[in-house]
Parts: sequence; C-alpha cells; structure tokens
Amino acid sequence: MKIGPDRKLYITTGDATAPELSQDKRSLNGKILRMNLDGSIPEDNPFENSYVYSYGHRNPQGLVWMGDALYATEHGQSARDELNVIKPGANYGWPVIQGNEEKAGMETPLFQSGNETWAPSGMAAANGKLYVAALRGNAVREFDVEKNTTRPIITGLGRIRDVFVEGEYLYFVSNNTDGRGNPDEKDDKLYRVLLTNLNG
Ligand SMILES: [Ca+2]
Repeated sequence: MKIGPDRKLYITTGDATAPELSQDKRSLNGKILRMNLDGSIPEDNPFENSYVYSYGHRNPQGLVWMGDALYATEHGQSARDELNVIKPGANYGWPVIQGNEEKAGMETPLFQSGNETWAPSGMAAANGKLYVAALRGNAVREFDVEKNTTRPIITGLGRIRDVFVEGEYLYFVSNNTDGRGNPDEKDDKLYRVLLTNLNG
C-alpha cells in the first residue's frame, strides 16, 4: 500500500491462485486498487464506481512514483518477474500473457526477468533510478529507466523485503526469517546506505 502524490491510497492485490479473476474487473483480485483516504471510491477512477485502477496483475508488490509515472513490481508464476509502468484502466495481461509476451490491448512490462527469478518486493525511487528489494534474488536491484538497464547493487545479505529512501539514504530490510531463507543469528536487520555510495 502507498499513498500517492494525489493523496489517494493505492493497494496491490494478488490473484490468490485464481488467475481468471485478474481479468475480471468485478473482482478485486489481481489488481491495483485506488481509493480515497476515507475508503470511498474516487470519482475520477478509470472504471465507474470501482476501486480498480489497473488489472491483469498476478502478484503485484511494490509501488513508487517517479516523475509523473507510477511503477509496480510483480512476481511471475515461474521467473518472468515484471516491473510495469502503471496507467489507469490498463490491462497487464495475466494470465493471457506474461514476461515479454505481447498482445493488443495488454501492457508488456518495462523490465522482465526472463528465466531469472527476482521475486521483487518493495520499491523506492531516487535520482532517476528505481531501487527494488528482491527476495529470491537476494539483492537490492537498481533499475535505470532512461538507460533501460538493471543490476544488483547490494548482495550477500540474503532475502531483501523492502526498501525506502529518505534524504540521502537508502534503507532496506532483510527477511531471512520468513521461512524461506537461511537466517544468521542476528537476522533480520534494517540497513542504511548513502545513495551516493551506490553510483557508478
Ligand atoms: Ca504482466
């Protein structure tokens, strides 16, 4: 969940292992939802009297705004994880297309992981770059949307659940005690790093 620059609350919802619901605009599964802070439906949502902001998602996770654009991370079923630019009313394809597949009327991701698994979770933005926590990917990944490149910038700390930018720092949390990791004695931890140390 994130509150947007428009002071609306945005929520990512998974398909809850019922993929057909992602394409059903009457269902709240497999969607990005948008609501007023009092829980009511905004009058300018793309579908009348509906919380649905975008649909056709499998397991969307992190949200962040950079410039005028809203970005969302999403877990593929098997690899093919996605980073999408979210447009109101748009269809992100699941379960009809995934990864870099294309179909008229459906959106193909800005980035996708191919045969690799990132399991992207929380996301933050700073200085034109997106920073994404990767669980299975055991990293903080940087995405440069102008150069169309991605790389792991922090590794060796296990599963990373969430990231946050404040001021000149990037904060992130490991999640090795979630039952899928190999926790150290002192896991999990909250880390802080200077953004300027991540350049290059
Ligand atoms: Ca998709």
